[in-house]
Amino acid sequence: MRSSWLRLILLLHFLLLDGQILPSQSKAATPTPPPLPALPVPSAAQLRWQRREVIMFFHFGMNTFTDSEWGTGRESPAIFDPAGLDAAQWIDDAAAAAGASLVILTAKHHDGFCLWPSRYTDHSVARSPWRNGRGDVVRELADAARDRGVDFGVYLSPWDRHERTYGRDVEYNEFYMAQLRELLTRYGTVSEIWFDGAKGKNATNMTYYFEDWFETVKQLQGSINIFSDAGPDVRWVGDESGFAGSTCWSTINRTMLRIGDAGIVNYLNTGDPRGTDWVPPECDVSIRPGWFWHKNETAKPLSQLLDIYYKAVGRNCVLLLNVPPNSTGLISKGDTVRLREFRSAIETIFGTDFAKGSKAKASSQRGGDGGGFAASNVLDGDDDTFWAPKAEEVSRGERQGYWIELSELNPWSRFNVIRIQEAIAMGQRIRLHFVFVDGAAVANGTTVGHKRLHRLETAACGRTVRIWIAESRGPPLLSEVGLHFDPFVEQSKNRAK
Ligand code: FUL
Repeated sequence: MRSSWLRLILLLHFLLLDGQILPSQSKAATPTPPPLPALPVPSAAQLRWQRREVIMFFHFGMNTFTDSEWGTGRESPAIFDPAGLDAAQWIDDAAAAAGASLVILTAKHHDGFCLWPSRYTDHSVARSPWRNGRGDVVRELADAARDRGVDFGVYLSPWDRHERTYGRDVEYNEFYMAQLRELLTRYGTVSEIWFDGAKGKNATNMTYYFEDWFETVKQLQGSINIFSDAGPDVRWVGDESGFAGSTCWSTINRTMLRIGDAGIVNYLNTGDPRGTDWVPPECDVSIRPGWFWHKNETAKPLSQLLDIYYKAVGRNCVLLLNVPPNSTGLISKGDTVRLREFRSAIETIFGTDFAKGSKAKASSQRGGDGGGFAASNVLDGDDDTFWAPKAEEVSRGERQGYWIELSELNPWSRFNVIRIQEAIAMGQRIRLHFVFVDGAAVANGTTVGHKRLHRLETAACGRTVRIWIAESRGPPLLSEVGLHFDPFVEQSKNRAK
């Protein structure tokens, strides 16, 4: 009896000392580290921006009162009088109604009229009858947005048709930077700034000191994203219809970009898989034909807005939707109704995910079942978790590459939208992919990025959906996969009949 006790104690002692019991328990709990990122990767501010998906532009100013798109700079401030201006209505009935988490205001458009009382010019709201010259549209909107949890951004046109120093390089750059400082120091956090490369063909020659501007902006607003044709944080998508390229890389080579250069629009549209800079594109488009409000224009139909959504958000971009306040200082009823329809359509489509409850398996899983990179991560609704295959995976043959498959789907659930998302915090990787339902190909595409939406002409159903990633920059990392039904596809088909 005594000797068996002794034996047991000795055995335990031996196992503990030899590192067999306690260390092996903790070994099982040690997670597999994530793979290395595929550079370049987004900054924290760029990642936050990307996840906004829909943001809103407000084009408002002198043009609102003159029925024009580009003012001359000779307009009298006396005509600026939006008697019923209510910035809270812009946020509630337009931005929040459309699900936009950031709004950008044209603080100064090409005509040079300032929507805030700038100390450096008298061409501003201070000279207008509105609020007896004591108003500040920038402040009213920034405050209304902040009160409602919406972020704020500004557009300050470099081309200024009013300012007399325009054309004198040093003087105008000093003037412009003084205005920048006002906008970036008086109104709290500014999340995005828009530098527009546009100017008229006959505009006075002028060199903008972009590098000085950019550095000053970053000094004054540490977490801001700077938009221009060439970034540095967000780039123009190369068109004003809201469409990204069907191949759309967030990566690009900034050395190839020049602000205001029409020759680079195709490059901007698609980006560059070999790009050394992370500068994702933003799709700017107006809900109406013009950027500014005109009495005789109306909002685009819902079907067109949805098409834009698929070609912007569904192609790895952020949609910057412009909604112009009218001369009363309110967003017109027709626009607010359309924005609510738009949001509710998005909720109808994406509110139900037929992939939920399915089983996920993949060509391989980094670290095996307990490694933290399981195929099932694509079904957890969390953009930060992802499926990662084993790095060395190369399965030869026809289906070479990586795949992930959802099975045990309800065969009666019809879907016509396939949503695929990459874990872009780790870099954008996928170059070519295919989607199969029960073995039949239904969709294919090149890039994925933050979100790729395949909208099918004909609804599909089946027990399995497989995504085959045929080419990628390193192992692909998928954060989410969803299957949805879009009733508007069929409605627009029926109308076309
Ligand atoms: C363009 C401008 O010329 C338009 O008026 C508008 O502001 C649009 C967003 O950018 O370049």
